Amino acid sequence: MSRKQDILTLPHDELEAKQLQGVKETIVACYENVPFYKQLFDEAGFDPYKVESLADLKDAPFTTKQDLRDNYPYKLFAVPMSEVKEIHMSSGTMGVATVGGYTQKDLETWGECFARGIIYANGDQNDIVHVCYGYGLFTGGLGAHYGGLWMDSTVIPMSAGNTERQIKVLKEMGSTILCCTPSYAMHIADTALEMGLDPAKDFHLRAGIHGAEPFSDNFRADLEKKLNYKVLDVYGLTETMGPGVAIECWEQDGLHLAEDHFYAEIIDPETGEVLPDGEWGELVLTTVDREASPVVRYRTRDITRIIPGQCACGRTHRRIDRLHGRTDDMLIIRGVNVFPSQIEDVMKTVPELSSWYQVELSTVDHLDRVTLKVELEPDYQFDEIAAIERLQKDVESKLKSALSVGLKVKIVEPKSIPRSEGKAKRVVDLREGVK
Ligand code: DLL
Repeated sequence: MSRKQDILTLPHDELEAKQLQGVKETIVACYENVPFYKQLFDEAGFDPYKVESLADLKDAPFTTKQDLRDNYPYKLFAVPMSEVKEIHMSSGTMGVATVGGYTQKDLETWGECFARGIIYANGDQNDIVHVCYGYGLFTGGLGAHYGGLWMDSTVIPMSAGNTERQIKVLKEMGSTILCCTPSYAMHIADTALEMGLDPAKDFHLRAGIHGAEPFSDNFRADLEKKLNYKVLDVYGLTETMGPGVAIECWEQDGLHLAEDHFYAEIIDPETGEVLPDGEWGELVLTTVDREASPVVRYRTRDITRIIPGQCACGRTHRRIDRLHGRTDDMLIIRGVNVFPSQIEDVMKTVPELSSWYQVELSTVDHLDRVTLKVELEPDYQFDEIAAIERLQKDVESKLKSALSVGLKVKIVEPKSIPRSEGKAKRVVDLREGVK
């Protein structure tokens, strides 16, 4: 028998009552058990015992990734170490890593949240969940694994890498749900095609639960066609909980937040002001019942909006829109703000271009130069240099009119941009003096 979750259709006012209770307890637990929060709240003049409504939370100070780094490794844990059963960590390539701890209850909640993705994919204990997110400190592998176990499905713990072996297993062992980054799913599909297989027929997939990086609608449509399945977007982050904070349902119309575990606000990243539903801004999360690593008003830097209204699936948990990228991914090109997703929007209007690209930042004559390297679709063969140059100029002028700033475009051979087993690297910074 599959496990159902009545919580997913709880009337929203009941959900809010649950959130309020949990948020109040979280704030008090943080204040009483974590010296950082005591100091933060006291300095901001915020009284943790006086929260009467969810709206009152707007008076609490924000927390940031820097706060997590400053308190590395364990200073933000709100329970004794003996109760922390598992630790995950961000890769820390941009500085000190951030750490998240899980009690036994936190691990169960995590599994239950990821399992919602399997429920949204109409899955049950008969599914074979193929996990090729990386296992280890990255939250992808174990989060999906716990989700599969919670659902009583069969889990194949592949971890990332060894693509030919992934393909063999996908073909021979009947995996029905694929869990990995969207770029790795595309790499698996392309490699299978190169091996002479037709993954749309030779694999047995029904759904993919893909996330950890932004991917365009175009990229998704391409994946769905190649693998003959449906792709659901999953969001999460080391600092609040790995994959499962929000997941798309079969409607593919936004990601349902796990509102019984997280309270979300959208703020204007410049002013910090809370924005109404429907407006795009930065997602801020407060945990409702996290024991080991609670966070209060954590600024995720991720850009999204709350989608107004109820989903056609009938579930009551509010939805966030597919992520547009992060405030810190934003490129400032000659004073103009540009998100990689805006570049992708232009790319998808040009059929000769594939969805594999990299934005390269370099220094030429002491000035920043931005080059979009993009692969040609394998179906288009250009043996004439002049044709490529014409296409490059055409894409440059499309980008210029869409972004109001000029980018150099370099069209490269299919497969020349490095593939990743985890998150795709979309921006490469080669500027002088930038690490
Ligand atoms: O990426 C957790 C995760 C694993 C999510 C597997 C989904 C699937 P971090 O490595 O800490 O954790 O990176 C978190 O990745 O703040 C976003 O910027 C980005 N991100 C995560 N999911 C999505 C998504 C994991 N669905 C950071 N769409 C987040 C766009 C995403 N960006």
